[in-house]
Amino acid sequence: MSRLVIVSNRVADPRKAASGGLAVAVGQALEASGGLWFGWSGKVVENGTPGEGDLHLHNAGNVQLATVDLSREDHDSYYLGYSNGVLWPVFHYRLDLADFDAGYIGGYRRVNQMMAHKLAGLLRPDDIIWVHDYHLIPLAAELRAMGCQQRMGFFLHVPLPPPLILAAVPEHDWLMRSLFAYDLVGFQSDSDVAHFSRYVGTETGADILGEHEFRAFGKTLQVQAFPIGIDVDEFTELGQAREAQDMYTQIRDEYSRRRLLLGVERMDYSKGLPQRLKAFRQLLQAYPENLGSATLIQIAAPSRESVDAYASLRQELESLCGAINGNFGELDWMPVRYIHRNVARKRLPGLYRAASVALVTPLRDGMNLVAKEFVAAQDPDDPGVLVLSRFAGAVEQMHDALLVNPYDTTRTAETIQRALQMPLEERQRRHQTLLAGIREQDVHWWRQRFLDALAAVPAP
Ligand code: GDG
Repeated sequence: MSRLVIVSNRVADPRKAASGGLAVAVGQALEASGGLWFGWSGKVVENGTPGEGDLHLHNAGNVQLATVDLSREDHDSYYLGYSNGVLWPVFHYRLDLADFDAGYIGGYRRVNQMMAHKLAGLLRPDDIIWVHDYHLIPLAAELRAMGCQQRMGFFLHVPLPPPLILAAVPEHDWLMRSLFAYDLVGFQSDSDVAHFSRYVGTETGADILGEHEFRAFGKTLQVQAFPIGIDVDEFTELGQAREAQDMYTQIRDEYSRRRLLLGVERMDYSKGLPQRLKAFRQLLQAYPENLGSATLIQIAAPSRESVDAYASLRQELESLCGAINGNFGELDWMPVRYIHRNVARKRLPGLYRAASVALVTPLRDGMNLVAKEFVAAQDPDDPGVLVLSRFAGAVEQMHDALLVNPYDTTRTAETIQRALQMPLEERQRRHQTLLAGIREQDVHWWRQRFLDALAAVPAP
């Protein structure tokens, strides 16, 4: 059996449950074949030389973890700069937030080259290599340039934007050409695949050989949607543990006379937080029966705080929350409880279960796992309602959520009101279908489909 090699920006110890669904799922596949997980160590060396970094090897069971340190300059240009200051905003359709002129591309190329160089020394001829996400798009091209001929697949966790948006990235043709060094490229949704197909059709003159097969730059590439899921069983177990149960009882008791709405995410401009708060304010204005009752708990876990766009988002949110609480709050009721801290993963299922409505309303999202976690955590006899943005990748699978356009404040407020008033029988019916869907297409299904498709790519 070939060894599986996972490459991602960050590496997690798959044995630690706190690492979450992806680490657990990938970890299981690694353990089954005795694998290698390679990426950045998370360490930044202040006066380190760009393009150089120490390699660390650890064993976690029969999985080898290999990590590389980054110099400050490499970290700032590859990670904060090009990955999170150019690719992340553009791939989420936010050209206005992308910093194209700062020269970050040099660091992005340099780190991908360095990673490829370090990884190449650890590879065996029959390894199967699975690279994750936008930080590492050119990795396979760098490995191929060093003569590596292993089977290589790539999965993009974020959306791929339409061609005219992608074309705003000065290096767009180089990035897309780099993808052809892989044997298989996976996206989250059919709409991402459609964007890819349109891009290569118009910009590169690729031959579209079939629904999933493209030929350009002398190379044939398989492309498919593999919507990522969660580990439903792991999450259900987490919900039965004491921390989640305590959280559930505490919140349920505290809100026994009120209706709880919940938002949980990393603080990120793609998640539509200001728009959500405006819709919630509209709910209070348009449906006054919610005054004194409807309460939004919004967890916005700190994320990428040294990227400028994130600091201004934080200010905007603080000001919106302050204004809503100031204008509508009473001595014994505050409409918004905004928490700019990380909540322990073990407590999340309890929080989800206590909520009547989850607001998952990103402006653009590759998939959105919070939507799936919320469904997994519900009591099937008395489930909460999922309000889901039509711009989340999850929408292609979760038709039984209440769908909204987060830019349309009035209709979003209307839909939240509908969610709050939904009869029990309809809630149960929708939840049952949603749960069956996320169970069937869980993270193990996702991983297996990707690896099967990669194994099935014809040898060159
Ligand atoms: C990227 C893509 C795609 C959130 N707040 C806390 C916390 N979380 C956890 C959630 C969930 C995860 O973080 C967030 O996953 P999402 O999928 O919602 O979003 P991204 O982080 O943007 O992930 C996305 C995903 O990759 C997978 O492919 O779905 O589209 O953007 O698991 O529970 N966890 C803890 N405390 C928090 O405060 N412990």
